[in-house]
Amino acid sequence: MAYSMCLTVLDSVQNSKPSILLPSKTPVSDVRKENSSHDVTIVRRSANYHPTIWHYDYIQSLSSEYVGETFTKKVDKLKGEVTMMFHKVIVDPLEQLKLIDVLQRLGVSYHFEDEIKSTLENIYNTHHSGDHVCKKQSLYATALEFRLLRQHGYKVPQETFKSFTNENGDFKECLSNNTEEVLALYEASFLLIEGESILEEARHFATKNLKDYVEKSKDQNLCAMVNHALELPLHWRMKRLEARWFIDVYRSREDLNPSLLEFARLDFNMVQAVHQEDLKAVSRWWKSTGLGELSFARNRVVESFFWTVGISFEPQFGYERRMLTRLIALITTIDDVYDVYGTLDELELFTDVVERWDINAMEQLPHYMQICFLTLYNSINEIAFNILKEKGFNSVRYLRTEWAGLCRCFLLEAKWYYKRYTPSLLEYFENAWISVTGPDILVHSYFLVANPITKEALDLLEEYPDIIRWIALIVRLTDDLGTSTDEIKRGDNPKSIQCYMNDTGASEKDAREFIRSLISATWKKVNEERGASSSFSETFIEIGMNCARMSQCIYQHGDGHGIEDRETKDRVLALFVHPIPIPAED
Ligand code: LA6
Ligand code: MN
Ligand code: MN
Ligand code: MN
Ligand code: MN
Repeated sequence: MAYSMCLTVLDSVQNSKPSILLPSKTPVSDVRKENSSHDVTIVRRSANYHPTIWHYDYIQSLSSEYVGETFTKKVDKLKGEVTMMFHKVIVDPLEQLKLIDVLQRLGVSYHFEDEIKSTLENIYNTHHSGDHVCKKQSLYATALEFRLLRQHGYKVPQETFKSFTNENGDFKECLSNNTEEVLALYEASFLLIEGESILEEARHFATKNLKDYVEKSKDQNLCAMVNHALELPLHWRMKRLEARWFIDVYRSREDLNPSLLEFARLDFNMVQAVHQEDLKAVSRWWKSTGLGELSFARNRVVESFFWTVGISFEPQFGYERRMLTRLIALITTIDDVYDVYGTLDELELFTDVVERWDINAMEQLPHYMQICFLTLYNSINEIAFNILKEKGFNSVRYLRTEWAGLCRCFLLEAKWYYKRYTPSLLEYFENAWISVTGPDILVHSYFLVANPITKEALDLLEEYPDIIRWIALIVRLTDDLGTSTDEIKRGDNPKSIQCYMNDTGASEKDAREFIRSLISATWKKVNEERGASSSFSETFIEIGMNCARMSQCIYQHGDGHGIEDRETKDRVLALFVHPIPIPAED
């Protein structure tokens, strides 16, 4: 039952037709012009979000010693040494794969994209193309190769694992004796697509065995690895935090390579210095808007930046990060306008002004909405101006349309709230994959990173390609798991958990279980799209997947975006404030 319900939800998200074409202009009724005069009588809700814990002066005071020529020279030298490692291990595919895996986990693989590409290409060609009969490899090697190849878009069949199963299709019990192998199988199994029963079985088998293992084992290092994996698989994890975690783990590994460790630590700290400058710049912009002073809205520029780093951390994307952070901070504020503070009249008016994208229409808005709209208008136009200047393409139509569509979805949820209406789960999802702002973020990201901007990609964007829908759905599902309890308390429209309970009479516990199964089902769809040929660049697709990963991360322990002073605080400190200590001799 739950399984067929999953498929029905996925179908409805895939087929829902958002009205993303701009409607014809409708005149705004004059009655609303005098809105601010009766402001006093309006009873507004409060979200009770706490004020930000990150003071402006504190953010501006962040600095790092990991800048300048001494460090760039040092890191270049180490980078040379790592490049040499690729040549050293060329005779042994397993060693090559291990090297790639460690580089990715340490967060430094972005330096070696060419080497990684050609290494994987070679491995794919020797092991998987044509009529080649695969030579027998260990489960570890098979799983690692499978995971890395699929991750990089290669089509590797699930039958690769067939030799590890018995005649009933179960994984052979003897395999469970080697936990490192089972762990490798576990991580590989998350790259499955719909209908791949061998991988489904692999995930089942590995999960069960890993859970048994941590109950009885005394090997602390391996238990830490296994617990970490059980908490969230590697494929779903936010990369920068994973790197920060793995750099510490790597230190105690037997096969540790000291140059690699030093390189990873140094690179992490140097990238952190870049992130600090991005954060300081965007925090200055945020202060200049005054939006942080709106009493009812979340003042979350730091968390918005954290989101952005999850989406794209590489040092060369500073401009993109700054603009995306603005976008997310604005989304956060405007979402609170719709969910908490605005009256229905005001919200209709605001939606209308966004649809018109006209500063002349703005006069009809109450003051707080004027500030919101003008900041939005200026920021989006600034982004569009830059794209026009750099890439020769006028994206204004696309960006404003995106915002109009988003605000319409926000408005529908506000109407549901005021009508005390609980939509069916399907009706909810048709709107909610957009209202979670995944499509908005991704469309802006496309224009920020695509070069050149192509007609094929634009045509796809207009209808929202499946990959965007699936990623947005994961963001929505994880958001609902993390935030809806508080949202219902403060007065907000019902979210997926409540709609499911209302539809089926299920308990909250079962509803949450269902949402988690939907997340797994949706990842299969994402994996499928990742493996399909696409008009989008790998960079863009990776950004999309990172968006889903970031959502898993931020809502892992509850509302990590709205509530700053729990896990998010430590994560922000680890990524943007504290460098990794580098001992003189390790
Ligand atoms: C979600 O808040 C929010 F504001 C975000 C910025 C996360 C959205 C996703 C991104 C950046 P809330 P609602 C891709 O939980 O009202 O209030 O939709 O969102 O549940
Ligand atoms: Mn909200
Ligand atoms: Mn909302
Ligand atoms: Mn498709
Ligand atoms: Mn929410």
